[in-house]
Amino acid sequence: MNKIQMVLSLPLTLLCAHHAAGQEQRPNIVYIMSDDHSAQAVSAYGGILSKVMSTPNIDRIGREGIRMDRCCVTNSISAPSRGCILTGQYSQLNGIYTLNDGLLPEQDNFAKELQRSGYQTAVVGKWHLKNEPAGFDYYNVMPDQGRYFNPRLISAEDRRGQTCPFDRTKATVYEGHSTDVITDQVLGWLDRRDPGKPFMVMCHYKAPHRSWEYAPRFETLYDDIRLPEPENLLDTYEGKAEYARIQTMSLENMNERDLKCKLPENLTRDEFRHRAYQLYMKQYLRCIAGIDENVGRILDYLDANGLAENTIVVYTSDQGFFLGEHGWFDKRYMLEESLRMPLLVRYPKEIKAGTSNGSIVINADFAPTLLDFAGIERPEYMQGESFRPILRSGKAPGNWRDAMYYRYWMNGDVHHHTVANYGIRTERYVLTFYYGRALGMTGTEELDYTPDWELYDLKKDPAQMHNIYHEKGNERLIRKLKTKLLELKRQYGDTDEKYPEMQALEAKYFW
Ligand SMILES: [Ca+2]
Repeated sequence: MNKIQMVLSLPLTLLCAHHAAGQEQRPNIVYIMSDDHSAQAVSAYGGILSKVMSTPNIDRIGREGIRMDRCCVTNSISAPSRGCILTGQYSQLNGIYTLNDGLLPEQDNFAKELQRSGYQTAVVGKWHLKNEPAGFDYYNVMPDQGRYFNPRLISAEDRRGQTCPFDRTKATVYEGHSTDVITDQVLGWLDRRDPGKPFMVMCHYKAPHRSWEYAPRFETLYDDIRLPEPENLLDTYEGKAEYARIQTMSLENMNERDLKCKLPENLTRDEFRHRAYQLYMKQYLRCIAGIDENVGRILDYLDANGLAENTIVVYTSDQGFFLGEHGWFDKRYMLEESLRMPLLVRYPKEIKAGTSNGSIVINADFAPTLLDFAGIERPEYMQGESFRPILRSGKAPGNWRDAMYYRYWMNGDVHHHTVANYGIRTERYVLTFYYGRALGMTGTEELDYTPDWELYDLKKDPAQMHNIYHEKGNERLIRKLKTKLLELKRQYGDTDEKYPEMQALEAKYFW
């Protein structure tokens, strides 16, 4: 009997067992994502706050794996980033432009791809994409923004028979702080899973989103400390485009709910900023302490169950966040603190411990990258690229992107009065067109706003205090960046063909 005949004569059950064993070798994926956790508050990134705070468990992922230093979000706001991560597509393709949009169950996403190829999949915590999660064997998610304490989570079982996507009256209330509850649910699912199949679980924390409510055990953390302030806390927006003067996401716009105390009175703008910064950041960092502790619980679980070696662990946030830089909180703009996502990845089988890399990767790359690790080819519909080769070697392939395209579509939102903008970021420069028009969007208002540009040299001016767009001598650089910007815009299918108004604006303000 030759080899082929031997294989052909093996009983079917044996062949299936072999197939299952082969599947076990495919990596598991634990994807942990917080809401608004900026890289400046991850001590592995070494920002000013790392002098007084640390995130030892989150840092451990990077220490035993890789820290990515230029991971950029394509649209710095919750639902659009979450949609982009799941579909591997920009907003103009997946239709999730603003907080008013959601992911339709019939849309393709990477969890569906994993499921089809034999993975068990789960998502727990914040979802924020309006409709029922599809592509997941198990979900237990917040019906909307969710609550910090005694959160409601809704599962397929809770929802049975309900056609309304997320009827919160059908949700189950879990006692405790949301960060602890979400981790409990993730670990519970891991205990119940079928150990014969590889798994992918998305653990989505609500923290540290505004209103920054932490678990009582962190009440006195940082009480006796004066937190270091960013150098541009008192930015007066000289030279910046008009958006910087009309926004209402500055520390002086914070309310009593934000600061958890009566608003300090009779203070100048700058005095208020100093005061509000300390109050705001201490709450924020207490939320981070809770996340870090829970990331530790997940890593311990993987160790205790012999899963650490064959599991990819990702830690990230749905976007960056301003921690007092330019005097701001929140995100939305294409400035560094909002644009950059923390990204740490551990996978001992392929990623060398303690590496870091500054290649430009984007959230649209997450799906193709994770699929690549699972042995699944990038589906046609995805726009991102797999950066598995970068994670493996710590180096970008020669043809890797040297610039990323960004677009934030919301305009004139009532809370922050931020304006729509798009632009390009290269390793050294960021060029942004703050056009400020609500295009076909609902729930936003038109602002009386004059479009303008900003250009920053991140090498000379990492704090982004000197807009060099209008300075003489930069004309050639600007022309080159604009050409590339339009090229990327086209490449990603962002044609604005439905918005003739936009074409007229570009004609007027572009060249
Ligand atoms: Ca967010």
